[in-house]
Amino acid sequence: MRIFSGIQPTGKLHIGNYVGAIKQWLELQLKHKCLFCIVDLHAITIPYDPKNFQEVIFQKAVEYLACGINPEKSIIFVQSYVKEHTELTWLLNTITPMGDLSRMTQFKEKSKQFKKIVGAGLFNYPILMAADILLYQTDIVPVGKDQQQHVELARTLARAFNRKFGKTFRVPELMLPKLGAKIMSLQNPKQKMSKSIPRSCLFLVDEPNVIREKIMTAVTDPGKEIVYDLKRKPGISNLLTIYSLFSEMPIKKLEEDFKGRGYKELKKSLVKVLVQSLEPIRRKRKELLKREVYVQEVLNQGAKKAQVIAQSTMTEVRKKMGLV
Ligand code: AQP
Repeated sequence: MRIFSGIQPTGKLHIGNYVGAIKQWLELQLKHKCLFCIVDLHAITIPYDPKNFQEVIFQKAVEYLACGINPEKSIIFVQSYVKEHTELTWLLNTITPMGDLSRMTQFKEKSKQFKKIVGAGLFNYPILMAADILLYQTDIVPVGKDQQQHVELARTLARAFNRKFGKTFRVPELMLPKLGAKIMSLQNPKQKMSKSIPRSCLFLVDEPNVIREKIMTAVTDPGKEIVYDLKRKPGISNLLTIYSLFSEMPIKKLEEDFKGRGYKELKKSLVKVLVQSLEPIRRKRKELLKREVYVQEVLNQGAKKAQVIAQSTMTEVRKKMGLV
């Protein structure tokens, strides 16, 4: 099966990105042909700094590798290196209903967040994402819950294109993790942990003292009981979810272990688990930051391999649309 997923080069990876996307990628790359993209063209739909953009992209590639994405097994590449993404986006624009785009939750949220400069790029973002996915004849898209609506649009567009021009695209399936599809903010457990709200995040590269500070000050709920209950205890439920994902211990077992013990004990123990689990990523990242030539070569080779697939799809698409 063919797998495609991507992350924007905006800020550092947080534990939500890790469990929502990357943890799934690590398992999938063992069995399937995977393409993991750094989606720089998506990142420029919100304010960004062109002067350090290449550095942010490089850092994202380092983070992918440090997490264990293996360039021998998977194709790792930067979206803008493969021009076919923008070409297919334009062609899919012509069959995308405006109504579908205006219903997108991410557009509504981001246009509130960046009120002064809501460009057409932000509105059309889901079409670019559909192009990313369809270009590679993707079977499975492993992402977090916040991207579900966008993957559904990709499915809709694949079907619409196939109906109108003849069978061309595979219709991709969404893959959400069973646990951790939406990790919540440490400061407001009713809001998603989000790169664009840094204080909501625990970053993969946070040093032990920062992890301790963030977890010990994470917002919890009234009462003392340590139980998973999203309505009554969203803060504790979020911490139990994170604990379970990084310790591989079921939530039920954690509830039993922490019965009669306070929130502080849960937090202290979670700090230990996170410091230990994230240490190898932190260490590997520091090593890779010194290997600029190697990382760049991974991206160049990745783009070459991705382009072969992208060009083959585009030849077919152009033919079907009467453009050749
Ligand atoms: N809180 C989260 N819990 C689980 N999964 C998450 N993802 C993002 N946040 C969570 C998943 O991580 C991947 C990153 O996609 P992106 O780079 O497009 O970023 P995003 O979805 O917009 O979320 P971010 O990283 O937190 O950034 P902003 O600030 O833009 O909201 C996707 O698979 C996403 O589902």
